[in-house]
Amino acid sequence: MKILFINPSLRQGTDHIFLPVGLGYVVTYVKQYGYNFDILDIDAGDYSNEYVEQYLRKHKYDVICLGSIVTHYNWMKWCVNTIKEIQPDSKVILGNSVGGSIPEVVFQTTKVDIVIYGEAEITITKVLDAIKNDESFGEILEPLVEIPHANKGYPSTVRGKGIDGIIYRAKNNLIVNNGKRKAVKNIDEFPFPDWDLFDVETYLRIGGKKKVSYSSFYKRDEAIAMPVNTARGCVFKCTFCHYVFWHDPYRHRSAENVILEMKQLNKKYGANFFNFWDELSFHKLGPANKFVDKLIEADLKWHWTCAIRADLMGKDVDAKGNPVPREERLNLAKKFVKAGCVSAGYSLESGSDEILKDMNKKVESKFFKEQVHICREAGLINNTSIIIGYPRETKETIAQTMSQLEKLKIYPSTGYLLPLPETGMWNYALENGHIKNIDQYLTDITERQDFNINLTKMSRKEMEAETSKWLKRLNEKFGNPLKNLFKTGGEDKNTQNQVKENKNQKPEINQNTTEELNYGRVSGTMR
Ligand code: B12
Ligand code: SF4
Repeated sequence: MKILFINPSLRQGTDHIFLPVGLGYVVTYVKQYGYNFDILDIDAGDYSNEYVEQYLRKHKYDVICLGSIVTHYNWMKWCVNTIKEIQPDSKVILGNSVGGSIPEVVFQTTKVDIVIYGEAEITITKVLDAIKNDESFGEILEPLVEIPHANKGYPSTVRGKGIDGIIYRAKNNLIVNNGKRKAVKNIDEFPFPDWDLFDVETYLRIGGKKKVSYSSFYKRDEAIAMPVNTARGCVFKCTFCHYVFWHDPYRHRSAENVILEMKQLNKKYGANFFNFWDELSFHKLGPANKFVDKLIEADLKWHWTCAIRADLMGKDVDAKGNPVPREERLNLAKKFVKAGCVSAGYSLESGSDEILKDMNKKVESKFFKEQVHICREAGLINNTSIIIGYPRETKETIAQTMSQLEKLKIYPSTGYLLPLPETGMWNYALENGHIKNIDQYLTDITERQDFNINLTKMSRKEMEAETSKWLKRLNEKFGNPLKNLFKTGGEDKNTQNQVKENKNQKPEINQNTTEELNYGRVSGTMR
């Protein structure tokens, strides 16, 4: 059976390419079960659509698998339909949120055969086994049970029973939903992504030299940054957010397992910088302390970033209402630094506590402020993303957000609200007629840095002008060289101000690169 995996390019033509962790997990798992395959890596090869088309004409497959973030819908639609036009007999499998968060839509707008919903490793292996053995994916339950979904105007899926975690096109063109697969409890069980299956050199060369992550922390040629996924899912449900593990419990790998992967990546590729690409790396003080203690004990001498929330060190009471002394929280931040962390990413999102409530963020802006002070004191770099454009956004709330950042001296990675399928704001936008044609909306959306939709009472012009005015002001005030104020991976000079502030607080970590090592300079966030 001939199998192809396609890795799309989210930001084609830019220097910003990143190893595809989700696909890395999937192909590694499938390989372990004895399957051989080709990978068409559009990101690493910077292949044009014409190239992809020609490739598909030259190479025939029984199964072609692809997936991405839902914002890449337009390209995915093109790709699936191109595959089906050129080789109609190949089975096309779609994964990640472009499949699982809008199955009804992609079954209508493309000729896709199977959508994998959620965690994909086990599911795809079962699907490949079934195709190889010419077995069915399950049975359609009679009488037909329709499964409701928010995306009205698209065909319903009907309930089926068989391989969990898939939605598939049956022979009679019914779209059959076999239901969710139960998430794997212990994610240490997944094999580490085998980066030898990819053109890892290209990723490291481009990623390192072009400073796509926090690599300017090292001398240019010394940084070898690689991603590591340490946790899956999140314990919160913000109304602007959606990820593949949305309906699964929050799961964290053990520190031992993560350390083992870091050691392997260092040994094999010389990696000395690790981006923990998680929705949420640590949700509570206890587990966070336990994890960093193990890292300190391992004395790895490498550096890392992670994803936390403003309530981890910024909130002075725990979930049960018991006080958490500042010292305890500061101590954790110091331990982060000692363990090699340079920046723990967390976000203000909005300076308006009312909007934070609409976001269901379950944090208050004061937590953010407190955490910024704690992180600075410990020697961690602060950065934030903000979302402009919740329905209750006004000039005043934008000012509230921006002026807080001005005081805290943090230049934000700014984006406009971009309602994505399965989120609270998606439902809001549909219910209130802001999204009228789902296919058109998904085809048109780009990134949150671009203006895509207006749910506020302000005009688009007003909102853009107000946002840009403030960003310009912060840019000038902080002495940033930003040409693109909505930076996506740009350089933020203000972080250099943080260097100066942190200079006297060099972390105790035993650094393996000493020259020009600083704890403050950091490339802008890439979200
Ligand atoms: C790294 C990253 C990026 C990188 C992508 C690099 C890369 N090549 O992967 C960059 C910086 C480019 C990026 C950009 C954006 N991102 Co981003 N990103 C992430 C991040 C932090 C890690 C992804 C990851 O590795 N996850 C870990 C793996 C294990 O999970 P996974 O990718 O979901 O993979 C599993 C399944 O999805 C599935 N699967 C994945 N691929 C495939 C392929 C096949 C064939 C199959 C069958 C299955 C399958 O199997 C995997 C294992 O179970 C996630 C947060 C997160 N932790 O997921 C956000 C996240 C994916 N990003 C998100 C968003 C919103 C964006 C942006 C739209 C933001 C923006 N600027 O507007 C842009 C998209 C830009 C664009 N042009 O479309 C959202 C996704 C929203 C959605 N519903 O689709 C996430 C979940 C963050 C969030 N909670 O908001 N991002
Ligand atoms: S925005 Fe962050 S805290 Fe909120 S649901 Fe998404 S990952 Fe969790």
